[in-house]
Amino acid sequence: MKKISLTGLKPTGSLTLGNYIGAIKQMVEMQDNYINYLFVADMHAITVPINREELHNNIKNFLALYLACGIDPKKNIIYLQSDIEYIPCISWLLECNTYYGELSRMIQFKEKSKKNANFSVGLLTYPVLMATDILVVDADYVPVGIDQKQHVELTRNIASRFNKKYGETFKIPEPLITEVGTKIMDLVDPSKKMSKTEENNKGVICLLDDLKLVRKKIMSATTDSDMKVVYDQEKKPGISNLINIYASLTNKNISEVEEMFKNSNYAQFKSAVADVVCSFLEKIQLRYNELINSDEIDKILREGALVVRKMASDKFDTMKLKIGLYR
Ligand code: LTN
Repeated sequence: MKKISLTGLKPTGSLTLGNYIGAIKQMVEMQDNYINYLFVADMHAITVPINREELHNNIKNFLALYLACGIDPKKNIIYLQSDIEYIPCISWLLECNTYYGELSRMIQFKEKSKKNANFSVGLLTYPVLMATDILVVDADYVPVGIDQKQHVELTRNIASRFNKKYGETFKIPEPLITEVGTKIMDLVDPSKKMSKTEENNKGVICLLDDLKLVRKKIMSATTDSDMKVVYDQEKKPGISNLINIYASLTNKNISEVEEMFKNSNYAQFKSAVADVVCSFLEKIQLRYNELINSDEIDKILREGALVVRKMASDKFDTMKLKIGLYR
């Protein structure tokens, strides 16, 4: 019996080459191993102010890009969170079984609420909405970055508490820490991660960037004065990052790449990296354009919503019955 895995995408910023190499590539490779649920967490995107156009466009953009990168709609149940009207209902029932203290201790909440004194209550209760996402589909595994691990642990606590209080209702999920993909760094400042919400985007390659611009960004990536294409994370973070990019997109290992470029200067190496990145992006963008101009995404989301709405509605009914919310 295949286990159930759930992935949530928050539709903010623009998807980058770092997102592909660090996460999407693995998802594509793993899609036969699980029953996969994949959803756009649009209701999570509004905990902090977000522009309406950005939010709306990103919902479709993100999905089209995931599909263009190789996510197969036959192997994933794909849906939009806000299409499932029972999710906020369930979330309320769970909120009433979650302590204020638990939520105020969440690291992400503490960090984000520090940045703006006027934060919304949604920023505080958001981990309960995330718990709902997970518990509704009976996920066994939740692949997340290390920053989301605490939220999955909270989900486990909320679920066990509910089970204890009202009887067996939820499956207890496990976080699957996905630091297996190579972490791609910013091209200008290779000490920080390539971020999809970075303002100065000279160091960031977005999957939908114009290819000429991509080449320019790679050719002007920060390197060092040593002149050798050798991997050294500490002393040569810029070159090591470019080696990682090249290795990931060509499925080679680090030493093979070093060997290939042992007689090349930085300009030649960068040019080869740009070739590989541009030919990869060209393929993705071609498929993206087909998808975005068709009604395929709408169809996929409609079908996904039918499946998950039924699961959520059943879960909501079960919970109401156990809690005593019925005539
Ligand atoms: N919180 C996640 C997005 C997210 C999610 C989820 C991930 C919302 N609900 C459920 C996994 C399972 C984020 O900020 N990336």
